[in-house]
Amino acid sequence: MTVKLYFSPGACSLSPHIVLRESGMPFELEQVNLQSKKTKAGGDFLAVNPKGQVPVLQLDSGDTLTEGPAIVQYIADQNPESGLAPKAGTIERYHVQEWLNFITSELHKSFTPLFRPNTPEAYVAIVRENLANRFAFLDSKLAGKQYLMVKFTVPDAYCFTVVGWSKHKDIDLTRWPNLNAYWERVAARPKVQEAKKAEGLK
Ligand SMILES: N[C@@H](CCC(=O)N[C@@H](CS)C(=O)NCC(=O)O)C(=O)O
Repeated sequence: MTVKLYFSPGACSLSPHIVLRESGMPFELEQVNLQSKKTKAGGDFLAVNPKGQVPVLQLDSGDTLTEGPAIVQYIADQNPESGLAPKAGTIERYHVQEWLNFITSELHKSFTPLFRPNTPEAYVAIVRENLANRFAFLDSKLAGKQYLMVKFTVPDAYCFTVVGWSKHKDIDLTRWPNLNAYWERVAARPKVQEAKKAEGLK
């Protein structure tokens, strides 16, 4: 089975891209221009995903899956030997879902206004304060830990991707030493480096 991931360099699609590489699953990549909603090959991306957003995972069956937290769990479940997600139904799996939901609702979507040029300054300040509070929480949860769970699992790829946007928004991660060390630890994983290189990122 070969799946295709629609991505945009450095966007949240980096998370399933990392998970694909960590899983060993064969895949293809198709780059999307999020402004024009065209694929690099000139295709109409809105026909692939009417939401106009990456990531999208296209399956062999022709079915498509959207929403990063769903996609990464699908990849993990297709490759159970990779250990990227605990078995469905276990309490550990619910903790993985708990992290994915936290990252998507409290971190990912909090960042979005910082990337919009027309966000009012007063709101930018509120967003930055909210993110700092969330990062402090993450920092406390990562004390004495290598990863969010006992080993690298799918929310780590997502957390790494989203927290990494701090570097482009003048948020100094060294304020949160456990979070900073965690981010560097994930960054050093060979498959993470491979994914970044493939997206043309430093
Ligand atoms: N709820 C979606 C959000 C995906 C999302 O926000 N994607 C961004 C890139 S990080 C995007 O495609 N933005 C373009 C747009 O919204 O027009 C998910 O979690 O996968």
